[in-house]
Amino acid sequence: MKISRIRSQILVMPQQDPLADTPEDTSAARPIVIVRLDTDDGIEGIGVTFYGGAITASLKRAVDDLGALTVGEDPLRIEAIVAKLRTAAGGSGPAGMFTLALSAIDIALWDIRGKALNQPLWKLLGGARQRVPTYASGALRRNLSLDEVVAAAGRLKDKGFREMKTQLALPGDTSPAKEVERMRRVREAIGPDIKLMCDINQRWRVEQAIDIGKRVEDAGVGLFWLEDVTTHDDYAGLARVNAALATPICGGELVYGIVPFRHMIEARSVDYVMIDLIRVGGITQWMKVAGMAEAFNLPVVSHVVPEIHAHLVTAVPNGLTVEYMGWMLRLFEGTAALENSELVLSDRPGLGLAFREDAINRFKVAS
Ligand code: SMN
Ligand code: MG
Repeated sequence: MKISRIRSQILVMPQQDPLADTPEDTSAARPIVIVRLDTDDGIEGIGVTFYGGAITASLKRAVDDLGALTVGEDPLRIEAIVAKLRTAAGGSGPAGMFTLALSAIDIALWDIRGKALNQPLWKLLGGARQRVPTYASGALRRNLSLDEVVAAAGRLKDKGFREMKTQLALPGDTSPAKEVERMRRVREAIGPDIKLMCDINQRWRVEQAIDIGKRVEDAGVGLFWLEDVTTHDDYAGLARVNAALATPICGGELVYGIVPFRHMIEARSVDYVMIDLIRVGGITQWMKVAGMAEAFNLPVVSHVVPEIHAHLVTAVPNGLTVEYMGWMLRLFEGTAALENSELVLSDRPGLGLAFREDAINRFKVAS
């Protein structure tokens, strides 16, 4: 089997995460690049990438240029293709645009492999289980008022979510007392049994993270994890926070490639390793980081794209939970079923997904 053609397309998806019917900024959008790799025996693999922001046209071009180099290659020899692309791209990796583009191609190659072998990806990659816990994310944002966030948390619980993520490091006039009070009120609204995560998105300094983190612990909130508490690659600073708090520290969504994960894990910066499929370099590299984390007895969690990450987190023995974010769901048919705060994978081969042509027509942009 040989790769015969690559096609890509930019879509601009509305930035709506409608899980809890919270007010949305309807003007906000996330540009993405979708890719299709065809083979000479009629199998099509699909992939996606993003984080290109205002330079998404360049990201599409990088996907097209790398994709052209895969034409004529055997799609089952993924490591050989990755090596070829890495060499051809000169020194433009290991992070940034090269890795983002590589991810889309790597995902499509794994989709082809699953279809060629007639196996769903979660099983092909290890098949630790067929269902995985998932948490509602994107709804309980820091820009909501206290009343709005409390009400939205209750709605997520009513919808059946047993895990959900909110945010601290509040905008405007905030204080440790206000931050703690918000967590206390959210916890009160959802009761003691829901797993509650909290994302700081790198907005605290180390001493702030320790101070507020301790106060949240003392208030009895019982966070399941505290995420990106400070600058993502301040591994020593993260390790100080991690040592000072009993609350598990989660991080990794901003880490590109596999090597920096080694430094993060060796520094004992995090308890839970968050791996972003698009920044790590695709499925091939995601699995390597999951294995590295396993060797350190650390669970792994995913970042955005639940449509694909569901396969990866279920495949590995140390997969903890999948971040459930709604914004790309309307692009795909065949996504995992959401049942009882778990994602249940199908037995369809490969990713088990197909692009919805109506979504492509609605969100595509001229390029
Ligand atoms: C996040 C970051 C970037 C895009 C979407 C969401 C956030 C998360 O940090 O962890 O969900
Ligand atoms: Mg995050």
